[in-house]
Amino acid sequence: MLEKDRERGSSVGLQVPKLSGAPVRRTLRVALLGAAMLVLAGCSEADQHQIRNLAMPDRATAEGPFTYELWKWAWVAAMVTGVIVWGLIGYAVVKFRRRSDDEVPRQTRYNLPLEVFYTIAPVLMCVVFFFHTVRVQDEITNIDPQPDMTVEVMGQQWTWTFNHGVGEQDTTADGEETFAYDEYVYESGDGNEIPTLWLPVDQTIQFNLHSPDVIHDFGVPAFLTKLDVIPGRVNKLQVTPTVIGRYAGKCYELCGVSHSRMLFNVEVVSQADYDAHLEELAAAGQTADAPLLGGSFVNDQAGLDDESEGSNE
Ligand SMILES: [Cu+2]
Repeated sequence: MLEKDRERGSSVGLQVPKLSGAPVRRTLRVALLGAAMLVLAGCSEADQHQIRNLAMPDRATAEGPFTYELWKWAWVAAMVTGVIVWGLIGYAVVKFRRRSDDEVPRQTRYNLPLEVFYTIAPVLMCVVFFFHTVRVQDEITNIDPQPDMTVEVMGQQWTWTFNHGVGEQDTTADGEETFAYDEYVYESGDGNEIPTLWLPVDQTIQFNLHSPDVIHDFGVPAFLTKLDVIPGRVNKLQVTPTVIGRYAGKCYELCGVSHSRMLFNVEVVSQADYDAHLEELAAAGQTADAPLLGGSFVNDQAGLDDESEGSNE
């Protein structure tokens, strides 16, 4: 090719404007260093903790580590895949680059071993992910027929009621027609205040989940588990909190206009503190013979009263 053509930029392919190399590289290096320092300086103690935890909360239950391990190994698998793919891209870019302007690199098609590899490798990965997902799911949804205690949880637009049993637990109760205790104390949230779910540490607690209206989802991030709350059926979730502390819980299912306010606190305490709290609730008159499962206020929202509803009369 003529030198003149090359200068005019008329040759095949992209022409990068010529810059003198050394100062540009130096500027680039300084800029990169500056950016890296800014990013690292922005990493607070909390950020670093988050990075070590791969953005997961600290595990506060006996079941949490199962979820965390699955999460961690999924990251490892993704990173290994990423490194292989980036490596292959980099290798191909460098190895098969065009070495002069008037050369078209050798074109390769139909590489059978490569095609077999990139068909089988993803299938194998899916099989391994599937296997471990099912294994962890079985572990997390496993229901011990003899839990230490049962809490009847009611999620209703847009707050929660927690019914704690008092006295002996009857583990044959199904949580639908029959309940595990003869007496309950309860704690309920309202539009102004979110409720607190008190739990004793190191006890296997069964949550029977009830909804009188729409689908909600009961979950505590630090417990690394959650479960849908579905009207017309009672879902059961068992958790064993292992760390005393205060946690945040929430509804995980978009359930209506005030879904974002459907929060609750969790207070994991010693058995003695738990018993004392139940006595406080009883002293405040928050007692019932059967768990409060909502329903009576569902249709009382502004604008939804029965008279104003379209009727045929
Ligand atoms: Cu909800």
